[in-house]
Amino acid sequence: MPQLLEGQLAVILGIANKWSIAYSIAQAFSREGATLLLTYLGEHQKEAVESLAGEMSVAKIVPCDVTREDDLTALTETLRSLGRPLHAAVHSLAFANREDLTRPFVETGRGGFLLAQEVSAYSLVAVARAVAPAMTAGGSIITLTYGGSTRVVPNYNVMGVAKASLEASVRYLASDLGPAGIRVNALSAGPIKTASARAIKDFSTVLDAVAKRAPLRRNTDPGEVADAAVFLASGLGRGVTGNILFVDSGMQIMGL
Ligand code: NAD
Ligand code: IMJ
Repeated sequence: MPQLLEGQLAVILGIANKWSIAYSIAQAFSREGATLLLTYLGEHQKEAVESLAGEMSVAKIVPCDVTREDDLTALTETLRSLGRPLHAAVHSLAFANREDLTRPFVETGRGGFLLAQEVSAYSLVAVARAVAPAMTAGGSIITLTYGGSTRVVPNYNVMGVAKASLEASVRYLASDLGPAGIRVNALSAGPIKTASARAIKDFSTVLDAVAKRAPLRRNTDPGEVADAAVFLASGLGRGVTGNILFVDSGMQIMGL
């Protein structure tokens, strides 16, 4: 099989550990011939990301807290210093206060609401602005979302509202950056047992419900999300922008 991302350079934000969806995407991109620039949040994740980078084709690993404008400016500078066009950027990150994912949504305070919006939605806009100058040959920006953006999922609360904002941002960014040949899309993944999900009360019940009711009668494998990301980053996805692509065993189509 020809490699789908041969000669491409991709930046991937959001690897924390081996369960991260971003790590599956990095592995798939590497398998398809891409060279990677990886980012990590805070020094405590540095070593983990460095050791995971081992078996992949990684050009550089840099810190990037998306709430820090300096980190994003440095990312733009790092990309410039690599001296070659960037083809893809993967934004695979989110954060909300733990208590806002357990209490009733109506009790969400201003600070928690704004934090979820800043990290989980505004950051896509900031990242797009930081990477677009390096996408001189066109490019593909991919983010990760969840169906709790349009339907009420117990406890998803403030994250659901942030994902709605993220998905709308995908459309506005796609409109702005399309003339430069930059496509912007989201992958809406079914529930996957990552660190961000493990922390959630009753997550196993959610997984069981999907496996029982989704058309494919099973849960989503991170490798399936990663392969869809390869599609969006590759020439095969050249006509697709502003889209939310569900990789969820078909769960999204079900009514009851
Ligand atoms: P994860 O915990 O492995 O990844 C979340 C990442 O966000 C971590 O790497 C963390 O370092 C990063 N992050 C948090 N705050 C940050 C900041 N200020 N700056 C930079 N990075 C920051 O969990 P995951 O499940 O792989 O999540 C990745 C994405 O997938 C998220 O957007 C999540 O909403 C989405 N998603 C997850 C599922 C699921 O069930 N796991 C389903 C659909 C969508
Ligand atoms: C998260 C909360 C509630 C229900 C949930 C999830 N369901 C799924 C998730 C049903 C699938 C996972 N998900 C899609 C996320 O986007 C998770 C984001 C998240 C998780 C945490 C846990 C630890 C923490 N803050 C978080 N912020 C965002 O402190």
